[in-house]
Amino acid sequence: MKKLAIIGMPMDLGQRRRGVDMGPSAIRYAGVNERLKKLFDEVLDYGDIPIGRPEVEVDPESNLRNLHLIAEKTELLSKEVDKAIESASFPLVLGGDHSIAIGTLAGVAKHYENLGVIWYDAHGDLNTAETSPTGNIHGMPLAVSLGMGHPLLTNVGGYEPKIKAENIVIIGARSLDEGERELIKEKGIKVYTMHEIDRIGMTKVMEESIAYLKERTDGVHLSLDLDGLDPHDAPGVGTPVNGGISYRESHLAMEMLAESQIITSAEFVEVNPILDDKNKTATVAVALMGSLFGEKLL
Ligand code: EXY
Ligand code: MN
Ligand code: MN
Ligand code: MN
Repeated sequence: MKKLAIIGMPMDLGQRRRGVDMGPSAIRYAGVNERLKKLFDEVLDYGDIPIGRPEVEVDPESNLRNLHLIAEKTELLSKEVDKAIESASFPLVLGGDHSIAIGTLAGVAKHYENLGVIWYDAHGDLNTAETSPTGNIHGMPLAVSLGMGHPLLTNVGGYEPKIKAENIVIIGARSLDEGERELIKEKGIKVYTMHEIDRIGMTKVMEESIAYLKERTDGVHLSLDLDGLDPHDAPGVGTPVNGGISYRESHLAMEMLAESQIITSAEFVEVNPILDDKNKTATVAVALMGSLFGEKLL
């Protein structure tokens, strides 16, 4: 019995642009429930984690924006994700900015010995308060999940770390800060930048990534940031970077992941309908989910 749990996380606290809190609605308007009902025996929409409209806060010591609020809200998300897994459902989280991954991974990782992560993103999201150029926590969730960063964040879910560096594959990177580059080298994190994707092709990138994760993990979380795609294909994102992964390369990646059956949880983040063009980016997200969950072209 294949069960899907859809969880909305309408949070924009990890960055400064308005609109990404409406990402879950935009994805629902793009027909995520109807489309995935055809691919699962049961689709349960858990609704949205209550975020409200809290005042922006900047933590005086760390200079982190909305530190306490993000810790509180991602804690709520981690509990819902945990509940979904406990009820033998596949958790699909709709963002919201990428800081939500702090909560998703906290809810997922405790169920695995060696959780793998595919971080599909133009960015590394590997900053800490010390290395971040902006203080925006949506640029930190992967570092936080490795146990690096403010304790209020690394300890969401009541345990840390969530993941190990050798179980991560970043795909699509093309905007890495100095501190992130150093961390990647120091930890030996596997990264396929746009250079590798252009050079060896998405087929080989996915073949290598799937083989790499199969041999060392007992579950794999897909954290798909829509800004990993080229802004022409996914314009409605808060931090677009030119020269991204194409729409078709992304479908191929999802189709190969479906075939591999290694993905055990997923989140689609950074959809910002205000910056979008007629809900195109949410529609792309839903189409990619279709491929991820087994839709066939023929
Ligand atoms: N690296 C920059 C920062 O840390 O502020 C930009 C991060 C963008 C994060 C988006 C979610 O991927
Ligand atoms: Mn549990
Ligand atoms: Mn990201
Ligand atoms: Mn990104």
